[in-house]
Amino acid sequence: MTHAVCPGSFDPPTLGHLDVIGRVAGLFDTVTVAVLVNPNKSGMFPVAERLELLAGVTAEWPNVRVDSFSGLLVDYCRERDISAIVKGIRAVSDFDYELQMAQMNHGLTGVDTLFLPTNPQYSFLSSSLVKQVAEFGGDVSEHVPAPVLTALLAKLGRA
Ligand code: COD
Repeated sequence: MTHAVCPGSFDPPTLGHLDVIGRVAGLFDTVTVAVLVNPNKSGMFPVAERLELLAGVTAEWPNVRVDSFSGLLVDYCRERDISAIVKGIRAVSDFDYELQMAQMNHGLTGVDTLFLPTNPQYSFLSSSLVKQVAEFGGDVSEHVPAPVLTALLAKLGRA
C-alpha cells in the first residue's frame, strides 16, 4: 500500500490545491490531506472548517482522506507509515524554500518529498491572494471550489 501526504495550511483550499490532490490520488493508494494546526496563526478559517471544506471538495476521490496535525510533519509521517510528502510547485520561488524543507525532512527521518508542477492555469494562485482579492470585493469564483466560495463570502458578510 502506498500512502502519501499533501500537507498545507489550506486557508482556504483553492482549485490549485485541488488539482494537485486529484493528481496525487491517481498515483498513490491512499492520500492524506493534512492541515497544519499552527498555534501562532489562527488564519481566516478555523482548522475544523478547513477540514470540513476539504472533505467535501475531495469526496470524489475515495482514496483521499483529510486530517490535521501539529508539530513536525516528519513525525506525522513516521507515526502513520507515510512514505512520501507531495508538494505542488507553482514557480521557481516555491522551489527554493520547498527544496530546503524537503532536504531537512529527508535528513530528519529519510522521508522523501515529491514535487508536482502546478497546472499552468493555477500557477499564480494562492490562498492568501484569494483572501486578499475577496476581502476587497474582487471575484474569486474561478479560483476556488463552489463550497469554498460560499464559505468565503459568508465570512466576509457577502453571502
Ligand atoms: N498550484 C499548485 N500547488 C499549490 C498551489 C497552486 N496554485 N497553491 C498551493 N500549492 C501547494 C503548495 O506549494 C504546498 O505544497 C501545498 O499546496 C499547500 O499550500 P498552502 O499554502 O496551503 O500551505 P503551506 O505552504 O503554508 O504549508 C506549509 C506546511 C504546513 C506544509 C509546512 O510549513 C510544514 O510542513 N509545517 C509543519 C512543521 C514542520 O514540519 N516544519 C519543518 C519543515 S522542514
